[in-house]
Amino acid sequence: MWTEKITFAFKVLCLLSCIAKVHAQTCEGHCGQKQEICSCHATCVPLQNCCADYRQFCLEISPYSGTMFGGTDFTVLNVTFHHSSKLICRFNREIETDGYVDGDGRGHCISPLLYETGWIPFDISSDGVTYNRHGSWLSVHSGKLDPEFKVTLENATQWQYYGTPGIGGTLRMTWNTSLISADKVKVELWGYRELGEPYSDNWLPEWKYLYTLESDLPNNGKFSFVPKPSKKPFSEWELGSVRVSHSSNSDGKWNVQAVWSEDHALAWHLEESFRQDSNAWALDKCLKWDELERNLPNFLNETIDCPCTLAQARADTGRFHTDYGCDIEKGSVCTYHPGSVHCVRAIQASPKYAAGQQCCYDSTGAQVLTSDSIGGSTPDRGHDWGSPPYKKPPRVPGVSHWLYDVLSFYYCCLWSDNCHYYFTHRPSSDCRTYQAPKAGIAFGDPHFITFDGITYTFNGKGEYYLVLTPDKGLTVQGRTEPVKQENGSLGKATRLSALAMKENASDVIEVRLTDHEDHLQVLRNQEALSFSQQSWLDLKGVFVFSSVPQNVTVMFPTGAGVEVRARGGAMAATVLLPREFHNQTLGLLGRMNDDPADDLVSSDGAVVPSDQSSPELLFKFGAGWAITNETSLFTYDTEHLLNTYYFAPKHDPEFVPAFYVHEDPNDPLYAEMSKICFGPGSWFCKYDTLTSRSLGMGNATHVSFQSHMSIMTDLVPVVSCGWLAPPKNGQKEGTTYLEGAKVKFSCNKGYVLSGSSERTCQMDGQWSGETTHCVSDNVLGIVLGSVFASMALITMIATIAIHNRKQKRTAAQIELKGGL
Ligand SMILES: *[C@@H]1O[C@H](CO)[C@@H](O)[C@H](O)[C@H]1NC(C)=O
Ligand SMILES: *[C@@H]1O[C@H](CO)[C@@H](O)[C@H](O)[C@H]1NC(C)=O
Ligand SMILES: *[C@@H]1O[C@H](CO)[C@@H](O)[C@H](O)[C@H]1NC(C)=O
Ligand SMILES: *[C@@H]1O[C@H](CO)[C@@H](O)[C@H](O)[C@H]1NC(C)=O
Ligand SMILES: *[C@@H]1O[C@H](CO)[C@@H](O)[C@H](O)[C@H]1NC(C)=O
Ligand SMILES: *[C@@H]1O[C@H](CO)[C@@H](O)[C@H](O)[C@H]1NC(C)=O
Ligand SMILES: *[C@@H]1O[C@H](CO)[C@@H](O)[C@H](O)[C@H]1NC(C)=O
Ligand SMILES: *[C@@H]1O[C@H](CO)[C@@H](O)[C@H](O)[C@H]1NC(C)=O
Ligand SMILES: *[C@@H]1O[C@H](CO)[C@@H](O)[C@H](O)[C@H]1NC(C)=O
Ligand SMILES: *[C@@H]1O[C@H](CO)[C@@H](O)[C@H](O)[C@H]1NC(C)=O
Ligand SMILES: [Ca+2]
Repeated sequence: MWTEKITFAFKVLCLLSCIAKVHAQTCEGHCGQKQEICSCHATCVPLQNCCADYRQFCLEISPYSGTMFGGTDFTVLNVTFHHSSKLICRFNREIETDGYVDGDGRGHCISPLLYETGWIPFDISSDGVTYNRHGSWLSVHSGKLDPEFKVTLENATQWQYYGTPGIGGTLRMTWNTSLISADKVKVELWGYRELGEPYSDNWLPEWKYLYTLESDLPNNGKFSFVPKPSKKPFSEWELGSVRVSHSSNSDGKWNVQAVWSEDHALAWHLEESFRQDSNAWALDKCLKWDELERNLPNFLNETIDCPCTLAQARADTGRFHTDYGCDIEKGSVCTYHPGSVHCVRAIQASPKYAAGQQCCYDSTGAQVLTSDSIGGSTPDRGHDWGSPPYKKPPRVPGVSHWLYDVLSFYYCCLWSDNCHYYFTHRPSSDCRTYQAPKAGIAFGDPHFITFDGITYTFNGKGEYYLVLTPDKGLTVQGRTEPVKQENGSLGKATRLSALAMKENASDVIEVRLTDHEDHLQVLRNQEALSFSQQSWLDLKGVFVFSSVPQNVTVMFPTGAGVEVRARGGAMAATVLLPREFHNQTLGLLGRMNDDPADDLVSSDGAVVPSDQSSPELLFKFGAGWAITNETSLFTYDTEHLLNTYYFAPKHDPEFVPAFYVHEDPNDPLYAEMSKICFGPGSWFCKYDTLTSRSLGMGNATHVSFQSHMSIMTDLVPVVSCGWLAPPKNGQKEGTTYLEGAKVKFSCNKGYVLSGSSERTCQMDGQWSGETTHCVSDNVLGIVLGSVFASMALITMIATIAIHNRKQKRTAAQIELKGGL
């Protein structure tokens, strides 16, 4: 019923606007043809698939996402096919995979192996000629995929170190049998590599079938084997994944229904010489990598600097995201970062080289640096999550990073003890150039705290700009609607109920509050998104993360982030903007330029003085920031939205909120309210409790306010003086380098300290005192010692020379050179 209503309303709307020729326009869908489409948008929404506007062609599929490695069998819903049809599914208009029709007439496709993540358009043909049905498939990074959709490699340590001293035996793997519809399966090894000259046009990725470990196995969900060392050419593949598929397929057949393991370093499959002396083998590889790195361009100065503290790192959610490998929320299992409790990764890859950044923190919240600890964070030549436009190294999600940053770590740090080579090329970034973002928030019966810290209340009903950045292309719009009181009547205040945003030509993201348990609904270009299969979505020009239905994070390429929370029936929206937005913002969250006095710039350019302005004047200011039909990013897909917001003025002049509330000790809510609403911000809590007649709403406002205050505290800039080296022939004590930190120095036996024995990081970012040296306390001893040493050396060289000359008579010179 409800869906029908929406569809009907949408059609009416389209019809009207098309008749008026106001919004009808010619846009190109991926289906190729130019078509006149009906759209509420003033501009063509760039679509990756035609579903949003060509609803009649759109396919619903289940599951809608799966690993980038392919092999997921998905069912096409909403369409029945003829039993005898042979389906061909074509992805990205280039990769064709065989589909089929099942006994119920339902069509199936197999997802292909892709070198990219995100929404992949596909078309289906049932006659082999015309591809007349369209949909999109979501390709997911293997590491971000839920473990139940993968082949699990039991005992990761054993797989990781197989063939190194003391590690061997039987390897085991398991999978969920329902992922493969066959009684008999085969287990294959596939390898990944990159060919061609790095950073040239011919730098290309390659997945290849290597060999079959076992076929004709019962599909009972487990397989174990004792791996044998491989021989050339297979042994040259060092990264790969195990694939389990139908036994009836020919070996190595592409794009068949399959389950893949996580991509991993193939220790267990390496050549015999690795097993004989893994240390020497790994050192040799490590040195070759070192040589390679010296010849590749330096990407380090291009990566974003790390936040100085754990608090900053966890609050700067527009630019940094939890590293799944070391997460304080998941018990801090930090295999590659001993000593760290939490790591984050830079969300965006660096502009030119597509490099990544990682930042790790210890339990005191301080950075863990490679120059002090083997558990330090390391930057990445290839961003782990890949980066648009993907497809080519070093932007292929996951695997490019494995080749350049992880295998080399195995060579230098895990399979041999030569980590200094690795850290030379992958040093942690200290935080001397890090600048925390600024945050503004709209919450409760909308209260606003601007980027520069002005707080005010604006209870207009309508749709408004929260942030407008004419030169940066970022727009965030908010919709408000009257609060519902507990007895069902509408109150004289409003609350935020939807948010719509985009940056330049990105997908439009809309987040709406639903009536159901504070769940948020997320739309992309007016179509609802689902987070049921994964919490992270790579979309066009934007990433969206939502691990619980009450929390949504939207991240844009400029580093701007929007955090949405649903709480007690209201929505709170925090916008985080990096320094690049300085003096670039307008709208309800104010002009961000470190000066609170000029925050409330009206749409006509006049500045409203925030401190002396009456609520009425502030109301006028807010009303001025209403959007228009033409600039609206919102979706109007219900009769209510059409009538109340689309066909109506964007700021409702009839709605007059309560500007003042009266606290009455005789009010039955008074006692409870006084308990909930205390401390700074208690006025917001009281106002909301009284206008909504709801303690829940007041409490939610209180929580939102407190939470914003703690984000503000987390984001306070911190001075860093940078890393200090220990003196030669001495030690240092202390590995924190922020304002107030002290580092103490001492010298080895036989040396005395010159310079400062203790240095303090000062407010100006400089260390107090002077550089510390350790000098020998016995200068004569050194002189005598070195004379003696030189003499010994001369004697030794002479001895060897004589020895050699003797040998020369019997041995070939070439051998001697080698021996020396
Ligand atoms: C498509 O299929 C889904 C799931 O079976 C169903 O919920 C939905 O109503 C269908 N939509 C249409 C337009 O048929
Ligand atoms: C994992 O493998 C290692 C090395 O073979 C072995 O020592 C350890 O006991 C195994 N752990 C488990 C839980 O089986
Ligand atoms: C296997 O997958 C099926 C279907 O997705 C699911 O219902 C089942 O719980 C899974 N079994 C295990 C052991 O995870
Ligand atoms: C990084 O370093 C390279 C050379 O070392 C230099 O050409 C480039 O301009 C630097 N880039 C930045 C952003 O500092
Ligand atoms: C967005 O557009 C602005 C202005 O056209 C430009 O300066 C900026 O680089 C663009 N941002 C992105 C991420 O493309
Ligand atoms: C709901 O409560 C408000 C405030 O207490 C009151 O003004 C209003 O009349 C009530 N509405 C109904 C339908 O009872
Ligand atoms: C959701 O957001 C709230 C408030 O920011 C936070 O306390 C909570 O941990 C978040 N939940 C998850 C699962 O991230
Ligand atoms: C800030 O922006 C305003 C309006 O765009 C401009 O007039 C002013 O000069 C800018 N101030 C600075 C310091 O750039
Ligand atoms: C928005 O467009 C609709 C349809 O064209 C129109 O009825 C309505 O008045 C417009 N709203 C405003 C505020 O102009
Ligand atoms: C206020 O809200 C928080 C978080 O939703 C909840 O944990 C707390 O119990 C609430 N307090 C009251 C007094 O309702
Ligand atoms: Ca300002």
